[in-house]
Amino acid sequence: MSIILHEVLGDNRGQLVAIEESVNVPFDIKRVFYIYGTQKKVSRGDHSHYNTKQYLIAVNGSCKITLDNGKTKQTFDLDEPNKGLFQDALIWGSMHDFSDDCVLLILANEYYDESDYIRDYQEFLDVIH
Ligand code: T46
Repeated sequence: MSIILHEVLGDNRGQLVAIEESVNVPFDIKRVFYIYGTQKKVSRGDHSHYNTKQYLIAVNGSCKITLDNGKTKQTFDLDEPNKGLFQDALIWGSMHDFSDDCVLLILANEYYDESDYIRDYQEFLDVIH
């Protein structure tokens, strides 16, 4: 679990970051969604997935992501649009400390399926142990 720094392309007109399936992210991309307008002091996510893998990029603003494998927790700063973070399946993820202008982009390897979510922390611990 570590931040991935993507190459910043572009020129004197401005910047560009390119993400390619199975090249810069370790899975085939089936779904893209983004969250924004998060209220102050609110935490989002707070769940795990059986099969869904996610790749997170704060394309505007900043937030923190805490990933928890059931044994250790690590918190990462997403504060540049070229920083990405991989969240594997069966990792508990919490997104917090959003700036007002944060737009958090998420790439996922699965279509949305509520039955893939583990929203209860004790159930998560039971599944991984
Ligand atoms: C994550 C964080 C960053 C859909 O209909 N399709 C989708 O692809 C998603 C992700 C959600 N939804 C529906 C399900 C709920 O009725 O949108 C509503 C809000 O979803 P949720 O409560 O899961 O939102 P967050 O912000 O807590 O979490 C979401 C993702 O679920 C999660 O995987 O990492 O964004």
